[in-house]
Amino acid sequence: MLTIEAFEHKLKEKVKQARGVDIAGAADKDIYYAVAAIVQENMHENWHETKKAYEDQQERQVYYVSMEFLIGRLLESNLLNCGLRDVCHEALHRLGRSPEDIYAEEHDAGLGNGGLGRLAACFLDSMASLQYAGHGSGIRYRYGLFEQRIIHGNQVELPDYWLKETYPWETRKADEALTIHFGGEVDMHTRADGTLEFSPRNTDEVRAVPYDVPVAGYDNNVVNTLRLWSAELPPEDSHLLGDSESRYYHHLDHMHSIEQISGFLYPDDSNYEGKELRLKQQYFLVSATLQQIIGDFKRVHDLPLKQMHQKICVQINDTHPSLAVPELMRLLMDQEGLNWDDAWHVTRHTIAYTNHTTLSEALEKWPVDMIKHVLPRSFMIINEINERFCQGLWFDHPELRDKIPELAVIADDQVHMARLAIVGSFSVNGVAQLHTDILKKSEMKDFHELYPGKFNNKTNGITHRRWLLQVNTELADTISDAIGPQWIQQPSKLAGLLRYTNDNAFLQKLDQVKRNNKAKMTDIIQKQTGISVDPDSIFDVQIKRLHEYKRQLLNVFHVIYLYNEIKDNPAMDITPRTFIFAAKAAPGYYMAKEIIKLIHHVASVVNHDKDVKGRLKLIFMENYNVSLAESIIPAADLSEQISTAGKEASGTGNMKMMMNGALTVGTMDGANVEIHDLVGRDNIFIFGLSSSEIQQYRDEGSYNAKEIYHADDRVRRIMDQLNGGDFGSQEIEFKDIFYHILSHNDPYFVLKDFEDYIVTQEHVDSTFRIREKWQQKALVNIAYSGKFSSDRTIHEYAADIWNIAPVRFSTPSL
Ligand code: 26W
Repeated sequence: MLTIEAFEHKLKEKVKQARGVDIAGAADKDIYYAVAAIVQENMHENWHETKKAYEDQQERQVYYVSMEFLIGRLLESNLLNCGLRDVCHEALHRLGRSPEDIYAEEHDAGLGNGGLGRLAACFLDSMASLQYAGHGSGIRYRYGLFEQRIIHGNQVELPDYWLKETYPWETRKADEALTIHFGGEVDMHTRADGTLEFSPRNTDEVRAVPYDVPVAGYDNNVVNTLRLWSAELPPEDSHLLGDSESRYYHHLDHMHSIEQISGFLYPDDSNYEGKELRLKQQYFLVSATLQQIIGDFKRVHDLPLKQMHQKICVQINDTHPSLAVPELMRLLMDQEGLNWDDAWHVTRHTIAYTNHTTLSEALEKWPVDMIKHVLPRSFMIINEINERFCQGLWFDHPELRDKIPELAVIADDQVHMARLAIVGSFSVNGVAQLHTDILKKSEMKDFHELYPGKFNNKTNGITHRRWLLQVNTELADTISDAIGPQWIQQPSKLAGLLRYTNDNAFLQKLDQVKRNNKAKMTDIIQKQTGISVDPDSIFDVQIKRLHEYKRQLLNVFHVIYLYNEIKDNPAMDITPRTFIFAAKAAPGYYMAKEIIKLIHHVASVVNHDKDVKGRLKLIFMENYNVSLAESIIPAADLSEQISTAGKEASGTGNMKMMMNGALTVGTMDGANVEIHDLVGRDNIFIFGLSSSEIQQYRDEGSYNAKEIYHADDRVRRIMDQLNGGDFGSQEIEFKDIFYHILSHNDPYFVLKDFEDYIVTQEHVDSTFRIREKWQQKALVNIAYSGKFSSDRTIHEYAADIWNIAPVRFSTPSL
């Protein structure tokens, strides 16, 4: 382990080497690269040893395949996991440098949209920290999720060219590049033994070059790998000059388009769009990953491929990588010579599928013609899978004959990827108990009856190392002082805090820590928005992608309601509140963008009205990303988790804020249900319709939004303010929101849940006034948050799905 002096020495050396300057004259960026180099060096040997140990032990390995890894910044978390954070901080302080400034030099790796991508990043951290042989496989997009700027209240998107400067964590492995084939035709020959042989012709070739990023476990010397694939030109394009003019031009076109495959991340969250380039990205990821897996399997194990599933498990993150099903079949049959039945057996025992949404607009369906054209051989295999599956239904499940069109993998000239993933895998899991129940009881009911053992729940989690230990050091230290540091290795030990529930000194300490974090946030808000907020007000936080089902609009309605109340009665007694929003809208999502605009226009009215006297402040922080979340979450008092019940599969921001001592105001949706069950009804603010009530309204068609509009004066006043241009000017108005709600009968039940939300928020207001009472509830939340460590989640995946145990290392250094 490096001493402070040794660290300081190395740092000076590195800066000198790289920049030719003394450390005093070095820029923060130079120091950032120097520290990263030290950490990278530190991980290097362990990385090698970890790989070797996994190969020597010959145990089962897991590949977590995902189109998104929202890893954010890595310097501080790597320092922390390698046990170097304190040493580094001390060395930097001695040199008169601030660690925060150094960390800020790192460009966030925004290779994900939201929850699904961040979950993948938390899982990597937990797999390494718990010593599981689990690796990530994804795409090295040259452009991550767009950068959001707000101009006159409108979102504009800027490209996120995150690789502009050297990314110090990646290692290019050109010698492990693979070739991926697209398009062309498939020739069929009958072999001497009567079996069929399929060979592709005239395909376009793309080189998949891996870039490896180390994933350090916490205090255990384990270093796993996140492999990100980049699409490049094949080294020599031998058939560039084709045999015809049209082939020649086709090849030129193809060469121009190759790098687009890993060009950018699609910014649509929960909204499926059948773009050919996205299909190519998905196949590119899946084919490269599976080719590598099969290659490694053959190299490492002395076993026939028929037994591959004994050593390999592939977890697919939503259906985005579900072409893994036909691709594994293709590789096993066409390249490795297995027959259909053996290949199918391996495939169905290798692949496991996680579902993250029941929103119908998010379900992936690819047009048959597109798949045929881009992936002709995959299509043949999908067709065969479908034929066999439907025949099986017809003959073995006569009771389901009527349902075949709803179950078939191919229906209405579309390939239904969720159905393909269910049929081709051995496990289908939801991400919170309620979500899994909904899958079993309604969305995937028939499949559940067909394959009862396949469905299971794995409630999401978050890495408590990043989301508590790293981002909220003061709280982490306070906890360790009280109950010892064991919670860091075993987060369920946080429950030990419960013995402080009536300890006033401790509750005051918690209050002080929160106040300090809020003061820091106040400065950040001032710097970024120019608005000053009161650090003693309630920090009421809703940070997540903007979507109608997440109901940021309901939150804005609450703001407008309070504003109206103050206008009617300027002397009213109200606990000061700072409403903090951060959210990106998908670039083509009109309603979401209107809501962002509304937040800004309400803010410009409320924040400047003299009658308000600073009691309400409305803040929108632009460009929500992992780093911004890291500064907001420790400062949150109130966590808004107010989705229409049944719509949020799990949520993970809810867990992050709970762990940092915020209380939740939320519906009985996603993992809120489990938070409620743990902390009890007195320690959470639950409101609104339940998912079954919502379902009933939908089934019966018995909800009438206009009735509420007419009956509730407060609702009508707010709606009319949107319609009448109270928040805006002549050009800016919010009529579309008004008409959208009333003409579609308020599809997300905003008006219906309004009353209960307002009453519940009054309860929040009065509870916050009694500091001990509030901190008591905060403490209970922190104490029970251990369940939501992704360590618990990963242990469950390992035990119930992957069938792997933590690896014990025999090498002395490990
Ligand atoms: C095809 C377009 C598309 C892109 C992304 C469709 C769907 C998605 C994801 C399913 C969106 C997502 O991130 N879902 C979130 O996953 C989290 C992790 O499980 C959950 O906590 C959230 O509730 C869920 O919305």
